[in-house]
Amino acid sequence: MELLIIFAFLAPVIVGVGSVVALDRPMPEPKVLEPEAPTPEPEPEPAPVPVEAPTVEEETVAEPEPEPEPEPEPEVVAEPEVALEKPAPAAGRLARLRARLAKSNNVFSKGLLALLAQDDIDEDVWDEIEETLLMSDLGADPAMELVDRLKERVTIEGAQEADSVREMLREELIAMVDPSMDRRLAATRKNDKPAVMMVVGVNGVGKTTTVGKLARVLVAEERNVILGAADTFRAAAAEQLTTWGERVGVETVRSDQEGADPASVAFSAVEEGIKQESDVVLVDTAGRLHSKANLMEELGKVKRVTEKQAEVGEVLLVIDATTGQNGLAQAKVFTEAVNVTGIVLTKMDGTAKGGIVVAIQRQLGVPVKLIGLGEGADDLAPFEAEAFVDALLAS
Ligand SMILES: Nc1nc2c(ncn2[C@@H]2O[C@H](COP(=O)(O)OP(=O)(O)OP(=O)(O)O)[C@@H](O)[C@H]2O)c(=O)[nH]1
Ligand SMILES: [Mg+2]
Repeated sequence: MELLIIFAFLAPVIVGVGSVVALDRPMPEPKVLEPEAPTPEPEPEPAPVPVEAPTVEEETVAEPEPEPEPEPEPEVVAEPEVALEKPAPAAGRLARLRARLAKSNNVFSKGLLALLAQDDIDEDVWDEIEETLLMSDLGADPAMELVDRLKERVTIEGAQEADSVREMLREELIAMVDPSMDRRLAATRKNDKPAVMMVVGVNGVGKTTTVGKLARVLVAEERNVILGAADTFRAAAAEQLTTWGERVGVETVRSDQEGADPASVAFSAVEEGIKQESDVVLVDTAGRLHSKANLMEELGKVKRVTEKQAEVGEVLLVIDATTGQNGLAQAKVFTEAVNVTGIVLTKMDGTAKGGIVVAIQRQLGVPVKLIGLGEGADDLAPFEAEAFVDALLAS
C-alpha cells in the first residue's frame, strides 16, 4: 500500500511524463552546445565546482604553519559521511502532518460546519457562509460557486445531521481542490539524461528549504540527486544548499564567485548530473521580485541555457501560503516568465488559510504538487486533495 503511494508520487515518467513535459516546452533554440553568454567553456572544468570538501577541512589543509598542538587533524572528513541522515519516505505525509494544517483552518471545521448544520438556512446565513469562505482565501469566484453548490444540495436534500453536512462539505471541497489534476513530479531520467527541476519564486518564500527537503524525498526513494546552487546572489545561499545536500550525501554544484552567472551554474549542475548519470538535478534559484523585469528575464535565461544540456521537465514555483491572495499577483508574473509546471505552497503550518490552494490553482492553472508544513527537514508533503480536505475538516 505504502509502496503504491510512493510509486504514484514519483511515477510520472514511466506513465507519461511525456504528456507532463510536452505541454510546457516552448522549444528552446536548436541544440547547439555553447550556451549564449554564460558558459564560455563548458569542458575545461568551468568555474562552478562540484563541492565535496567541507570548508573546515580546507582550512585545516591550507594552514601554512605547523599545526597547533591541541588539535591534530582528526579525520573530520569521514564524519559527515558516517552521520548521513536517513530521510523519511514521503508517502502519507500529508495525513500524518494533518494537525499542523488543521491548526489554522478551523474556519472550515468549526465556523462553516456550524453554519451549515442549522435547521433553517436563510439568506443571511448563506451570506455568512460566503463571507467565511472568503476569509479562507478561497477567492471570490470559487466562494460563490461553492455557496451555490451547497445551496443546491441543501435545497434538494433538506436539513441534515451534522455528519452528513460534513460529508457534503467534504465532497464539495474535494471537487474544488480538483483530485483529477496531475500532481506527479517528473523525477525520472528521460532520454538518457537526468530529470531536471528548477525551483523559482520571490524572496524568502522557502525555495532553498524546499530544494533541500525535496532532495531528501528523492533520496528516500533511492534516486541519485545533484543540487545546483544557481542562487549566486548571496554567498550564503550556496552554503545553505550545500548543507542540506551534505546531510543526505548529495553533491552540490556551485560557483566560488559571488555574483557568478546563475545560468552557468545551472548548466554545470546538469552537466555533472549527466556525467554521473544522476536521476535528478535540482536547481535552486535566487529569490526575485516579480516586478523586476531584468530578473524575470534572467530566470528565462537560466532555463534556456540549462536546456542546452537537458530538458527542464519541472519548474516549481514556491509560494508562501501566508501571503494569501497577495502572493497570487506575483505568481502570475512567474508563470509568464517560465513555464511553471507545479506549485509548492510553503508555510501551510502557519497562519495560512486552506482556501489558497483552490485560488492558486484556479488563477494560475497549475496544480499544487507539494506543501510545506514546517521547518523540519521532512516537513514537505506531496499534495493529495482528499487528505488535504480531511485535514481542513478535522477539528
Ligand atoms: N514554518 C515554515 N517555515 C518554512 C517552510 N518552508 C520554509 N520555511 C522557512 O522560511 C525561511 C526562508 O526559507 P528559504 O528556503 O531560505 O527561502 P528562500 O526562498 O530560499 O529565500 P531566498 O533564497 O532568500 O529568496 C526559513 O526560515 C525556512 O525555515 C514551511 O513550510 N513552514
Ligand atoms: Mg534561497
